[in-house]
Amino acid sequence: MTTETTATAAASGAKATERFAADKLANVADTPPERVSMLAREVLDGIHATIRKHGVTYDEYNALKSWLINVGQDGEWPLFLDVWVEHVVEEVANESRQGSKGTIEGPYYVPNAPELGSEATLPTRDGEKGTPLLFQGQVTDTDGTPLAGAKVEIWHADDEGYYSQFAPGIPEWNLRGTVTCDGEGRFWIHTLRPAPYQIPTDGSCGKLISAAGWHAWRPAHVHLKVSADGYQLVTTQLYFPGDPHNEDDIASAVKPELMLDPRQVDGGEQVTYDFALDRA
Ligand code: MBD
Ligand code: FE
Repeated sequence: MTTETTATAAASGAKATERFAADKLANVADTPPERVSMLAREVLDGIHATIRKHGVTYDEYNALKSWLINVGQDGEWPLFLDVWVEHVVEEVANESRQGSKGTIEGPYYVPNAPELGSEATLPTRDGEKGTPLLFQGQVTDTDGTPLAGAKVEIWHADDEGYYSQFAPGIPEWNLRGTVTCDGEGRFWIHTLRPAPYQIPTDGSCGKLISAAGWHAWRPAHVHLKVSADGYQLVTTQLYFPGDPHNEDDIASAVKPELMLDPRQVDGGEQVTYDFALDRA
């Protein structure tokens, strides 16, 4: 496969960085300096405490400096933050939500995927590898009232763990789509079961992982954003039982509520998962 030889950390990192480089500071322009100072102070205090506690040396300090520079040069800040930080931001953001559980977005979402109707088949390449999967469900509010016309955006990796628009040689919208639910909030999505995903090992995040003796794996997962007018959008991921990395996801993004329960059917697998949205 050409994607295997050319999907470098730097290439996927550059794409992810491009998507986030837009100025997000505008959204926090009103933050008072007291809050900025408190947050920055406490993060720095944490670093200082670690240096004192463990007697961090100049060689280690200089290694950190050079590593941080390389994270940026590899375009891996989105990857680093989404793997090791986002799960706590998500936890805090959604702790009072009554409806379906969310989890992290990760670095590979692209807005405005093609609209595919309520009975959707995600775009694939000829001969796309993977077990056929019919993913179906219903979107309701937290009282169970169906939400007609709710939107389900879905994106996932291919059988080799690559995402379209972040690995070279994959058609733009491969394994991505926007699904509009029918009058009863129902949807049917024909796709292929994704493979477990290893975050790029040839970049700076990979260097940290190997230096620390960690592993680079995320369990196989499907990403979703579910939304409806007047309701809170849910960003989530769903997982497959039995995946060896459900218990030790490097991105700490697995929750028991997000486990699918697929059934074997003729020619593949079928699974139902319903979403309940909180009022906005
Ligand atoms: C992924 O596919 C992902 O979902 C996350 C959170 C981080 C890296 C790759
Ligand atoms: Fe992912």
